[in-house]
Amino acid sequence: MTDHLTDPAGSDATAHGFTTRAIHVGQEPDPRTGAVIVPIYQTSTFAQPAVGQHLGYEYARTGNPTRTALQECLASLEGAEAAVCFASGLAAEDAIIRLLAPGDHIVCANDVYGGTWRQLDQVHARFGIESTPVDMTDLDAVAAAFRPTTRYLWAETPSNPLLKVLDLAALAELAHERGAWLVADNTFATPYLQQPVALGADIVVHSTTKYIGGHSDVVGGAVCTDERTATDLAFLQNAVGAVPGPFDNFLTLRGLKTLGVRMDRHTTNATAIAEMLDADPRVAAVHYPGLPSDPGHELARAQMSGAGGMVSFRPVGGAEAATRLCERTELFFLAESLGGVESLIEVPGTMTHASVAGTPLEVPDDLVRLSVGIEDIDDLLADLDAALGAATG
Ligand code: P1T
Repeated sequence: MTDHLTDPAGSDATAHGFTTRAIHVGQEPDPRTGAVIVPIYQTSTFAQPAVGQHLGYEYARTGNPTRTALQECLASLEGAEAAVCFASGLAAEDAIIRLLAPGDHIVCANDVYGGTWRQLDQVHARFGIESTPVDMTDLDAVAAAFRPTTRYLWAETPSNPLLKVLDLAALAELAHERGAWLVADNTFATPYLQQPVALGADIVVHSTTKYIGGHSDVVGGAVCTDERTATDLAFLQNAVGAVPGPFDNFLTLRGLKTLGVRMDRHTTNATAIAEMLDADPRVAAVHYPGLPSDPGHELARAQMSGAGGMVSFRPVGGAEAATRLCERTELFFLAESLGGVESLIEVPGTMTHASVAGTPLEVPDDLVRLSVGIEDIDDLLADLDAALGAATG
């Protein structure tokens, strides 16, 4: 039988490769039945042998064994001491920010996910936590945005939707010199392609809805960090309540097992598509860190093991051509979200990032974002080629 690989920081866990850990850490066969898959513990409460004693679980808001398995596995994959899973990526972000107090300040990248900015600007600002968006590819600008009250640098790399690459090691150093923490949103890269903790990040956040779940069938979030911060987050979660359900945890854990093989395929498909778009006169600009001409390419090579499955581009013909294009593809579904096995296409300016219109985070209105799936590449290339013809012709 496989060794029990539950200790994320222990020698057993780190001795195994990424996909072995994705399949085994926290997921030993059920001791009672031998079930090889962690059961869905669909229960709200747990019988206790005596008053004041329990078998590790009391009430399912506080903890659930299916959630524990997912958390142990995620912590191992991120190289973090612990993980706490949430009902969504934004619930995870909310908990991280609730660790702060009124008067504290956050410096965030000026092209974070629109929902992240909406939460910072329209929710936490009302409770006295201010945020300043800056171009985080410019380290001088980041340093200049610091205040004595700055607690977090909030980086997302590659960023959504412009695929900018941020220097996590440099940002961690900058934050630590000033007594702040680096929070890294690793949703686009996933721990398979990039491990922010090893680069100095204090907190890693995920929308597990995306590549980690991988099949567009579940919404979830996770925070990977040190034991002490995880304990603080678990306290907050228990006090506030944004827990994921056991079936959602099961689906996410099932997806996580194949993360490595999926990311390899997402990356080869996205590379082929980015190269095709880059060579196409009907396309004005392509954003993909895997392209040697991309401004983030060298940094991506240094801190990522692959450029991932997200591509954005601007077709010739402006916003109208972008809209027409998204309505013409057949295999690429017109939809928000990303990271599933099926390809998706959207216009961030009017869809996922509509909430940033008129703010410093506004994205170009002719930008098209692709979440490149794992279908056969020739079919995807043909679909895009036909749609480009119809939209720009
Ligand atoms: O949707 P949710 O699980 O709450 O996660 C929010 C979130 C956080 N961070 C990043 C980088 C994200 O992309 C998201 C969600 N993004 C989309 C829904 C989208 O289509 O871009």
